Amino acid sequence: MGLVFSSLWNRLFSKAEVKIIIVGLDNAGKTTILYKLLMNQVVTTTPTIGSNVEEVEYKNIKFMMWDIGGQESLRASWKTYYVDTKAVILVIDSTDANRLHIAKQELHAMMENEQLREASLLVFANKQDVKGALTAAQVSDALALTSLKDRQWHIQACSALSGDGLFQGLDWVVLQISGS
Ligand code: G3D
Repeated sequence: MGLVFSSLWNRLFSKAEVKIIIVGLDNAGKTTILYKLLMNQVVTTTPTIGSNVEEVEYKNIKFMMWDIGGQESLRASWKTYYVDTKAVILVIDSTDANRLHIAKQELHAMMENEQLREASLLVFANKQDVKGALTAAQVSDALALTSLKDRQWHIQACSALSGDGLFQGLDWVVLQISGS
């Protein structure tokens, strides 16, 4: 577990509820990451609270997770979940170079939403254990992260399977939230 994450966890999250959104294309590794991060703790899940949105509560952190890159018609409903979001975690399958442009398009559209103006952005370049996976720098380029203006963002290479990189990424999120 990351040092910062472990030491700040209780202090930070014992206060007001914190909302974190986890998005990515289907199969990116969102579910695997979320459950790895929660270390198999008992969590409350709400299977269907809207259009394919999964809600997981752990202590007073509310994670809301959904697939992007799907039906256009679902987009409108996601916006109702944006309010008070402290951080967005975008999970990328670094072996899925062919669909990176879709993730890029969805990300930039999302970041333009006024409700997410203050939200920090963590990108997980997942599946680094797979041979031939794009590096975090390549994923960053493909997503044009440097073109995001007025946004605290960070990209973290990780493997949800081994757990490598996950807590480093979350450490960054915790630092952003605690500093805001
Ligand atoms: P999603 O919630 O974004 O749709 P999942 O994605 O968490 O369900 O993961 C999709 C598949 O990718 C799963 O495989 C999962 O085990 C795999 N996966 C997730 N993260 C990694 C990773 O870091 N490395 C590798 N090699 N695989 C990963 P299955 O076969 O269960 O569908």
